[in-house]
Amino acid sequence: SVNERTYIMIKPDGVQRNLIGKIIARFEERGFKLIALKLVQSTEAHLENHYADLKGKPFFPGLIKYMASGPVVAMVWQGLDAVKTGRVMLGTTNPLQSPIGSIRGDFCLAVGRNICHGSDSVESAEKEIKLWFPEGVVQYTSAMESWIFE
Ligand code: DAT
Ligand code: MG
Repeated sequence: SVNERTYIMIKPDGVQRNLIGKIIARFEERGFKLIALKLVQSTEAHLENHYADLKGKPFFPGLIKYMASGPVVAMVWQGLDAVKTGRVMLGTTNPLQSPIGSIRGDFCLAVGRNICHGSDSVESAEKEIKLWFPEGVVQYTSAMESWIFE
């Protein structure tokens, strides 16, 4: 839908590599609306909740350590088919298979350092938005709206 929301997070490697501005620019330029944003040092417990579906995978402990190793940028972006489109903009989980032009395909190489997270379904987006923004998101009118949507 036109007001769909997705949770996008720049991981610690994306922050350390100074890619925050470039990643945000891609969502802005595509026409998505930013409705929540913060820089946070997360805890392992919080990240285990975020990645609960992956508990038991061999890479899970390393994933949690990496994600807690520095601050992340937590964001909510809203717009037409935001979840699916966000995933296309991210590329595949393994950056080596990600198309050139996608965030992972342009900026990284290793699956364990793939710089950015995006929700994989509307249901997980809702869960992740509640988890990272219990205080809620921001409502405002974007001056661009009538130039981006009919
Ligand atoms: P995605 O981030 O594309 O949604 P996922 O939800 O399956 O992928 O996994 C979450 C993260 O876990 C992923 O971004 C990187 C890490 N990961 C996934 N599969 C991995 C693997 N085989 N080896 C190492 N890390 C992996
Ligand atoms: Mg995932």
